[in-house]
Amino acid sequence: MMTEWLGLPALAATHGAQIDNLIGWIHVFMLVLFLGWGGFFVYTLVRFRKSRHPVANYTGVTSHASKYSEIAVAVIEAVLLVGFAIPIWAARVDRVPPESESLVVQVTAEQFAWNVRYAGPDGKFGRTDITLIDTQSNPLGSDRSDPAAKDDVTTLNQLYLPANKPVVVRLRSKDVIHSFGVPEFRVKQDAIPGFTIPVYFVPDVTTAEMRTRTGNPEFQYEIACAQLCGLGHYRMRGFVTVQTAEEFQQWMDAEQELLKGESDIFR
Ligand SMILES: [Cu+2]
Repeated sequence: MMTEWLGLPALAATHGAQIDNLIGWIHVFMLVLFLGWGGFFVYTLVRFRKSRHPVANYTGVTSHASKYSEIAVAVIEAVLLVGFAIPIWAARVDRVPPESESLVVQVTAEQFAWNVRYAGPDGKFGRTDITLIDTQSNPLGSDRSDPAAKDDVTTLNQLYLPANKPVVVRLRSKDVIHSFGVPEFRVKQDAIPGFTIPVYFVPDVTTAEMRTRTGNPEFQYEIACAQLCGLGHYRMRGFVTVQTAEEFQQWMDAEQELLKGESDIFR
């Protein structure tokens, strides 16, 4: 890919190439500007040196070259912004796929962890109640007496995703502003208390495949909190495991079995 020279993290989401291309073009443009301005600066040092111009020239430059080059810079910047950046951003926030065709996961950030909740086979998130919140055993206040909540799967700092299926993360926060960032997915979104913000992407490389690709048998996708959110910010990391659709289903089935076991104990 053309952006390899930038040393970006490995890419593992379908929309990422667009973002990488834009980052690549911005770097190319900045390099041109740097060489242009730098060259001009060196030129002026030599051209207007004191030994050749002992007396200042009060007329100055009469050519319009600088004006035209500045207009060209503004035009290129406008093209990058209007032609690339805004359309990519608009697609990210506007064209969220329908929930029926995607995996919807609720990710709730808190100091200093990521609470992950799946709706389970019924596709419905169960009721939650603030009075049921227990920071250790029930951080989201899930009401297991609600039939829709019985199959809800919750995990801490572990996000399991199937590859090649749109994922909609419903991002929320329990306390302060956090930020959900997974560099390989080219995704970064602030989690803001009081809002539920959809984050959409299609992961297309499984963790196993990425381990072969990177030659690192311990490779893990990490959710990094990208907002300084408090003293424990540095340890607010979650892990994403991208699996094939079958593996994901097996994981979900195993979680369902666990849930059944738990409800037997409590009965
Ligand atoms: Cu945080």
